[in-house]
Amino acid sequence: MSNLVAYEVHGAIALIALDSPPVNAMSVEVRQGIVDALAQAQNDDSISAIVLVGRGRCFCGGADIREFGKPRLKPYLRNIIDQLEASKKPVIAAIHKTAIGGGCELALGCHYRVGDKTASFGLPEIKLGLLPGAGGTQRLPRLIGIEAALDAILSGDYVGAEKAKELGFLDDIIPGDLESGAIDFARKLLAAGKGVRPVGRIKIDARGATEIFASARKKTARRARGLIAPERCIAAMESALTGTLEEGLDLERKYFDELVQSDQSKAQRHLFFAQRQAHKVPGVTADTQAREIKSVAVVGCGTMGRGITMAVANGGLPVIVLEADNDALDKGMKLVSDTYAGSVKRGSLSAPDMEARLSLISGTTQYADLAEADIVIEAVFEDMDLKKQIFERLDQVCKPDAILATNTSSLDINEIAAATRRPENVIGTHFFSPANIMKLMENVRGDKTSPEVIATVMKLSKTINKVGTMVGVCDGFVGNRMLYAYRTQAEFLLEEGALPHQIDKVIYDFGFPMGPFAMGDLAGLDVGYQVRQHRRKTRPSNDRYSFIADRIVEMGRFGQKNNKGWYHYEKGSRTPQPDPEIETLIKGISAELGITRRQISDAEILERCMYTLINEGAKLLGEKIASRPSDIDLIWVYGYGFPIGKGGPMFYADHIGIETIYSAMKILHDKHGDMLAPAPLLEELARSGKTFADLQG
Ligand code: 3H9
Repeated sequence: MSNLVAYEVHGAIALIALDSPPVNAMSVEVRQGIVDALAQAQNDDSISAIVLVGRGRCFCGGADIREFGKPRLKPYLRNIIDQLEASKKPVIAAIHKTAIGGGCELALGCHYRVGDKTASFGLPEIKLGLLPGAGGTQRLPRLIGIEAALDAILSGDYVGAEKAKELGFLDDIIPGDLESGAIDFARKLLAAGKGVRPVGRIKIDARGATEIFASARKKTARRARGLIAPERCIAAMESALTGTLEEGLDLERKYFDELVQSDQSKAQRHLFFAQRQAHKVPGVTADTQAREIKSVAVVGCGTMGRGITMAVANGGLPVIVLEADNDALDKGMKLVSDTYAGSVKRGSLSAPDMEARLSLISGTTQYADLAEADIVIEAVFEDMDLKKQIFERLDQVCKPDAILATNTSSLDINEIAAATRRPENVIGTHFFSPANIMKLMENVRGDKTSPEVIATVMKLSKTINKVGTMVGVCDGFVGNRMLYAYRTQAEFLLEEGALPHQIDKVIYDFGFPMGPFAMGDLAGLDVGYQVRQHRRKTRPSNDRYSFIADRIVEMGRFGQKNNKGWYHYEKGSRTPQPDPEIETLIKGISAELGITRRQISDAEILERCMYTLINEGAKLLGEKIASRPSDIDLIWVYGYGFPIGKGGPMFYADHIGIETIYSAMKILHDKHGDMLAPAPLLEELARSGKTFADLQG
């Protein structure tokens, strides 16, 4: 028997325990172990019921994702689940923490499911560009109904114990020790003469199905534009209503095989592993102890400060917000409550959850009230002098081991750290707006930041459900430095003949939620203007520079906030409308620069924008500002909306081919000058026939 699956006998009950750290993923050895244990239980006449548990961190984290894309090895999960369901002896799944993906499907193959209060179930395959491939689309709707099942499968979110019981997924929530409780549950079943209860034989309640599927398709078209997996999930579930279980399982498997080979799923699996790898930060070893964060303070209750405050409270931590005066504080706190109230109104948050989050948030105008915070996150305007004053003050009032973090998106963390007597406790925590929604935390280590502080902030990212990455200091760090290169390229294309809506459409069609100009309008053009003015004052350069964006701000056009920026906006509308005033301005600037405007193809736009992005990423890797290509991918997917199905700019670069990109960059360099010079690392990879994946480490 596999040593990854334990078999124990407790009277008439056999206990089969998955014991494959860290998450009991169902590798071929685990699958074989289950088959063997099941056979042992079936062949033993003294056994009347079987309890299936997972030892360690969780019940089961699903199929072993590392096996995907390799030849399939028997025994297949689907057959194991069929065997469980066909067992004449009742099988009870006993769940603690997560039963997800194939782990949830395994539980669905059992006749009963119990859990402790930490139990949750979920089918997160969609987040890997897949659909549940071992019966999830067929059995879950039979057990909990089409609507709840579709919701779970299309969101990939986990459902907690209470809700799971309400939906009928769990038969009971067991207080105290789960294993002995589940064995007792099995004994009671036997005593009551209750037998097997295969989920696959339940008849689906098809009422309202047409409307439910139509509404899911509509939502999916909007939220998961360009992704294949959501439609396959819906189609597979529809088949559960029209055919037999066998037919449904066959169709589900057909879709799974197709998706697992797809570029989209490969990209999304890459992002899954990238998120875990990002936590392995160079210089931080397994011995480094993260500090405990029990309370957080935020300085500033503007857009970023409010978003960060909510993100922290959403993660379950108490947070105190500091503002300069009561008026600003009251205004900020009201906007926080309004945002939560809006979520309750839309149905995305329950009223008790809103109350729980609000109860974690308090406000103050006194620095002294931040004295006991374990970490303070400063989120004021991008002004170095102001930030230095704040850090000096924080250094005086905060306890000695408090971490002082700045949300700056481009300023020098080392300079800010030097304003304190504790540079080892100073770090950047760059959130993305709206910070309560956007997943990314681009954390920035200063030259003196201690490994302990780095480990603590990475752990905090996880606690508050953010995708955490750690990068080094440079102007704009990883995300904004790449954004700057890409946007600058888009602006040069304007000077040469393109118009904002043409470029935005190309980028949108590529899969971004919006192009660089619509994004600029949304973010507000005045902020970037300030940063550029500061940069030009402090770091003059002879590089080609486009004045279009500056002129637009100087014309009083700040973006959506005053209904005019790169586009024009009707009052109350967020739909960008091309504006003749902007077209005239752009054409005028081309003339001023002596550039003869030309027809620019969509292909050239895409190539110049994306290759510039990739080239800048290669420079950041070469300079060791980013530790690995996949960190850059996370930053761009979760901070800037790079299409998830393409895996991020560096993963996409490998897909296109390094040699192809390098050759194109050389041509662009010859045509447009040094700003498009290929990064040394790109050249090195092209010459050695290597890829970014080879640099992962
Ligand atoms: C599936 O099931 C398909 C089926 O429908 C059909 C099949 C036919 N495989 O996240 P953590 C590793 S698709 C391999 O830090 P946590 C992970 O890489 C699967 N490895 O722990 C990391 O490794 P390392 C559907 C896996 O406690 C280590 O475990 N399932 C898998 O914070 C610890 O991970 C999912 O999508 C796996 N399935 O969270 C669930 N899972 O230490 C994916 C984890 O070397 N997993 N690893 O970096 C998760 O969401 C979380 O890992 C979990 C634990 C919630 C389970």
